[in-house]
Amino acid sequence: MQDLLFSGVKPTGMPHLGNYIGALRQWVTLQHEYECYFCIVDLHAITVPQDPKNMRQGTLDIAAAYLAVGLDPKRCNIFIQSEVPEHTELGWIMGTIAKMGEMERMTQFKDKSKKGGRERSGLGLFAYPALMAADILLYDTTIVPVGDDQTQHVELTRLLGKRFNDHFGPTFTIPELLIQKHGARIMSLAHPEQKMSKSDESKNGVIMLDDDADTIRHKIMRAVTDSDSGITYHEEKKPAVANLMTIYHHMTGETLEQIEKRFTGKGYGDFKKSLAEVVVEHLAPITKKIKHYREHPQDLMNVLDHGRDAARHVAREKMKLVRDRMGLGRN
Ligand code: ATP
Ligand code: LTN
Repeated sequence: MQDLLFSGVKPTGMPHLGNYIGALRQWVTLQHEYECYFCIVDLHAITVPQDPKNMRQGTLDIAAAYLAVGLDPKRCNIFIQSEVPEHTELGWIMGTIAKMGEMERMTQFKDKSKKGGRERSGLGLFAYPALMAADILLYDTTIVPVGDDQTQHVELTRLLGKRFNDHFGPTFTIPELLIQKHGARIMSLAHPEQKMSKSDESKNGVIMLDDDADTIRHKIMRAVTDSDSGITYHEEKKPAVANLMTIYHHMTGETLEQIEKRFTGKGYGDFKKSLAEVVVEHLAPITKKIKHYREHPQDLMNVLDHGRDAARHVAREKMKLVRDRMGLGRN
């Protein structure tokens, strides 16, 4: 049996360069080695308030971005989470397997509940990792490629899968996490101490995959740098420049050493100008394809129908086994 890859993006806006470098780009390579399920996790997106119109458009935008970066629907199953109800069912069950203490340790919940305060945060935001565990475990996933903000959630998934298997008998495959060495956490250009994020209020720090060339240039030229000069890679001492160099590395394939050498004796201005051009060049074909799918949403429908049917087939079988193992219903 071929190993299986599962991953997802929330339809909370157009994916950005961080999503691309940290997740999507790796998927394009990995699709040749694994059976793949790429989910648009709308049920995760609604754990913070969403406008229904934006959600609908955002969902199609993620599908468009998946195809535009090079995911091949003949090789992978691309589908919308809410169209496969077994995710919700297993999500509930995972909530009965997880402990409050474990969920309370999740840093994403702590971060996302900071703004409105814990008391006013949704229960769904708290239960988020249980649903994510369900997403992954439903498909006998062996590998989960994500950015490093998701490490804790995948580790919890492994724990819940093992706990279920120990209690109820072998049911789930325990997945491995896949994180890349450089680029697993691309930082905001405007606030290099925060990760680049779709929901970032400061849009100048985030390069969206559908930004036009001038917008990309503008954002990069305004990017925050470090107090001392010089294009050298040092994550702790020069975090802002290290972030820009990591982006350069991913756009060109040049190593960090080669980049340092290329810009020896040059200033931030020259480096940023060059960075802007390599980002513009790299993203141009992707942006063009996203635009095409936005104008031809019907091209996405077949892909999403096919993905939904394939996912439902697997998820339905797994849920039958889960209900049986737990003694649910009349089987
Ligand atoms: P939101 O702002 O709505 O929380 P997000 O920008 O964090 O969204 P997600 O949909 O949560 O994006 O993430 C999709 C994938 O991209 C995940 O694998 C996540 O780990 C990865 N990712 C998100 N942000 C970054 C980043 N700044 N650098 C690298 N990878 C990232
Ligand atoms: N929580 C993830 C999105 C996500 C996911 C998944 C990723 C939901 N379910 C399953 C991998 C596997 C995030 O990016 N914030």
